[in-house]
Amino acid sequence: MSNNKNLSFESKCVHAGIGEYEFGPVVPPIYQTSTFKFENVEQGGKLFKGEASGYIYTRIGNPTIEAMENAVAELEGGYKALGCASGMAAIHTTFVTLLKNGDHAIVSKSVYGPTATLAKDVLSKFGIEVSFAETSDLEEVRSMMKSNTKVIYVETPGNPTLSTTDLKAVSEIAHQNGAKLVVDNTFMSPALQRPLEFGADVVVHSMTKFLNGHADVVAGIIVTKDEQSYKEHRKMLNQIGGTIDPFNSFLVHRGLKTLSIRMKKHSENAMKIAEYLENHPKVKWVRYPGLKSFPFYELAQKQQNGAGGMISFELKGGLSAGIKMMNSVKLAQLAVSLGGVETLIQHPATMTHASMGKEARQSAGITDGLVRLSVGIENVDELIADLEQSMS
Ligand code: LCS
Repeated sequence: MSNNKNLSFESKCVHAGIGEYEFGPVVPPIYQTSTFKFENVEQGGKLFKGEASGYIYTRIGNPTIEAMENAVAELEGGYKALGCASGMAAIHTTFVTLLKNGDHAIVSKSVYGPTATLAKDVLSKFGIEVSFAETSDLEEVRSMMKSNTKVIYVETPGNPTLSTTDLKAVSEIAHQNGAKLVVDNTFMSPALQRPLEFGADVVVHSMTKFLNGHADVVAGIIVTKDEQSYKEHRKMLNQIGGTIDPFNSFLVHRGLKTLSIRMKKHSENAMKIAEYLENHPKVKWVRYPGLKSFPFYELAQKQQNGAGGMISFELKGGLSAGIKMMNSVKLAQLAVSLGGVETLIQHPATMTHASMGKEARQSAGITDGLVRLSVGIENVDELIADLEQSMS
């Protein structure tokens, strides 16, 4: 794919996926075309049979998309990747590639709300049984394994509780039972965690978040670890049709160049804010993987290269104090989504995780008073000053 193998991660971010193009541009051109001309009927037929290399139709493949896919695959240490129209399209495609009628899947309890509802309400329509597990508890995962368990689906750190799953251990549980481990790596990005290195079989992302990093694209990706998995996912994605488009691919590829430097700044700012919150008299609790008080601190040190930009916390005044605070921020923006350069604050119980229902939220530890902060790359003193005024 490329000769960047021995480069550092930060150099890879800048150079990954970039090929040779007519006129020698240093970034991949945007091939904004739905279809590609064949030389003749014979060559077109060969392309369809896979006997010639080239492009056919943008849902099946496009050079701008492929450049971005190669970049993400390289950063995750995967074989190849498949760009999708959204993170949900990536997750859906992976579920239906790996599961069929009669199979069973185990899914982390603390996942993005629509991931939980996709697993619970949509997969069940097609005869796929789903159990939700606190996947940070390996005994619980083990006890839920059945002879027909084909997938363990883990979000770590989980949205929004930051509950952290031991990737190596859970991949062993999956593989001992002939199941595949799928990891949603959205909260970390490959700069901070590379699940394939710990035994995951498939990595998915909402590229809407840290990978693109600029809050101007909705996109997802599936990273596969070998040719067979790539072919199976590719076939399913072509049939389901949730593919990304060239322009969004171009934007994501552009965002990737600063991934390493952004993740460092997100982590640095978030650490200072987490410490500030932890010492604040109005704060009941804070969860951040970089704090010693974080329940999975040791594990995070082991499998992550940094603590990331996501913090969850609750005020002593509970939900009503949280609402007042969220309505009072000025520099931070009250909005869902995460992972962009701008700091965002939101309320999972009524927003991102509303669709899950109260019972599933309670079971996952998503309290009504939980406030989620996606820390951006602004000046951290100004962010802290904003939080201070919003709490007073
Ligand atoms: N996975 C995770 C961990 C997510 O946080 C999200 C979206 C998705 C998948 C789905 O990706 P999408 O289809 O939106 O690209 N999370 C959001 C959130 O927490 N706030 O708004 C969206």
